[in-house]
Amino acid sequence: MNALLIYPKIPDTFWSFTHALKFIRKRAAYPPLGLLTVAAMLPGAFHKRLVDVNVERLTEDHLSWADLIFIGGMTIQRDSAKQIIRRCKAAGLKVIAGGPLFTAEPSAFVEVDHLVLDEAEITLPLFLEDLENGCPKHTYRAANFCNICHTPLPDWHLIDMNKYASMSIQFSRGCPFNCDFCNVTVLFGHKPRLKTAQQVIRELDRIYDAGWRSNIFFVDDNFIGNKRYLKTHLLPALIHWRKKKKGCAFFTEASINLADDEDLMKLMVKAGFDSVFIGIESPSDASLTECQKVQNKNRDLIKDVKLLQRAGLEVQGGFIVGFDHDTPSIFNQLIDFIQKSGIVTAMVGLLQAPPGTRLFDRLKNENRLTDLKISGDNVDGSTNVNPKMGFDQLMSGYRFIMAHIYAPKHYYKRVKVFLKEFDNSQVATPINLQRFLAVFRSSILLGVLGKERFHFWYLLVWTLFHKPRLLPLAITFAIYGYHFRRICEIHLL
Ligand code: B12
Ligand code: SF4
Repeated sequence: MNALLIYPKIPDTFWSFTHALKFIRKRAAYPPLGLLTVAAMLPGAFHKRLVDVNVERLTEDHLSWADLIFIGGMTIQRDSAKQIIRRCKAAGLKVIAGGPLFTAEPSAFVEVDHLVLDEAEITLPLFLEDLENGCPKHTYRAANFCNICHTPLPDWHLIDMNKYASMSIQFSRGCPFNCDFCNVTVLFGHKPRLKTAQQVIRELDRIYDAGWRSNIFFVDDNFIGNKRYLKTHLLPALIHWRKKKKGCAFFTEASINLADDEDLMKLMVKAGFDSVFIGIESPSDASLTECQKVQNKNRDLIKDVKLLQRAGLEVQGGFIVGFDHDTPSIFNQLIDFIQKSGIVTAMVGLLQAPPGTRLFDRLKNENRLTDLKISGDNVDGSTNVNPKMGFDQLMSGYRFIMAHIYAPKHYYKRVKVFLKEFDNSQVATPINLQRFLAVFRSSILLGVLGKERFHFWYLLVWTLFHKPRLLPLAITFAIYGYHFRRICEIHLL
């Protein structure tokens, strides 16, 4: 049986890093970890190939080789997934679909032969057994969550790592918090489920042994969901693992209470983490109360961000506008917060209500959901929520925020605010030809041809004199800034 696994196209979005990837000649930011994991669960009798449409074209040869198609992805990939499914069906192939997109909206994919939903660790074996017995059903769902200690090592040999900017690894699923707009707890549970430290080390060894030396993303919903296991098992194991290794800086997602735990921050930095994405959401306590983001309330959030930065962790922040308690003053308040905190990568989105969340149920009861389907990207100015403020006012305030924070003058100022606080000498990524060429390309595109040329050279000279070791990071930020600005220009301005 020939199984062709297909990962649909991620469009040009805030997180696609499309405009930044050109500088380092990479095709995609992250590999399709879900599909690589599913591939590892297929029995030995299957011959496997994986086509990630973000890095290579899906050809007629691929389709004529295949007996079965396995497709997975996120909501943002909906259009591409639809097209691919149409093509596969036209070629007479059976399509099996799973992952977040299909789990969230199965009824939108009646054309798919088999919907193998929720966690594949539970549903895929059921499908495979029925397939073998010649009676596969249309839909498979899981009534509970799996034990990820039994999740196999992803089938890394199915992709060409060189085409990606980062590799991914997952240590845990689930989050102990319960923010009302977030579907993580619905999808993955309230109690974090963990892999063992040995499992994580085996996964890291596979990636390292394949020659990978660049960044590795721990794709956990909240990496610090179980602090005790981190401190006693995983982080000591990572510190030990790192001893004779080169490169491989780690980054992840966590909640703000990480800033309360100095030991944990120190251990994470020692283990090789240099940045962390945190859902900050709002500088307004009333809005945080509204969305039940309890862990962010009654704190000095700017102070927390600085604590993390000083400990050696760059903070990337997620922000939302459009809460019921947001008044028009929120726009300037948010700009001030972002500029002062030195959060360079600030993902500001409109409040959206994904189906399955408590927010969705509340707004449905209040008759405040629009007919719009969620686009899967909350940075494109679309929402399925009827905001209290009125959509036009919200949208004009939102555009104002994005135009401001990604204007070269304010963006580069923020980079400097950050670099002043930050220091982390734990991980040095080895210089390679691509990184060297990225310096050259950015000097031309940003330093000569770009609108930001003055700010670009000023930042480089400032960094050279004040924090010379952070020069590569300053250049990386300049490249990211170009991407974020392009995204704002394309989608919003
Ligand atoms: C890493 C990640 C990203 C990466 C992308 C990685 C990539 N390869 O492209 C980045 C940072 C780009 C990203 C972006 C976004 N993400 Co994201 N992301 C994740 C995260 C944290 C981990 C994904 C992962 O690798 N998981 C590990 C693998 C093993 O799990 P998996 O992919 O779910 O696969 C399992 C099952 O789904 C299933 N499965 C998967 N594929 C298939 C295929 C078949 C055939 C079968 C049978 C089964 C199957 O089996 C696997 C094993 O159980 C998840 C949360 C999570 N815990 O999964 C959110 C998640 C996928 N993201 C989500 C969202 C909402 C977003 C954003 C919209 C956030 C934003 N505000 O902008 C953006 C959208 C993209 C954009 N704007 O460009 C949602 C998706 C909801 C949905 N319905 O699509 C998730 C689920 C988080 C959440 N809030 O619930 N994300
Ligand atoms: S802390 Fe993050 S992952 Fe956890 S429920 Fe809140 S938004 Fe979701």
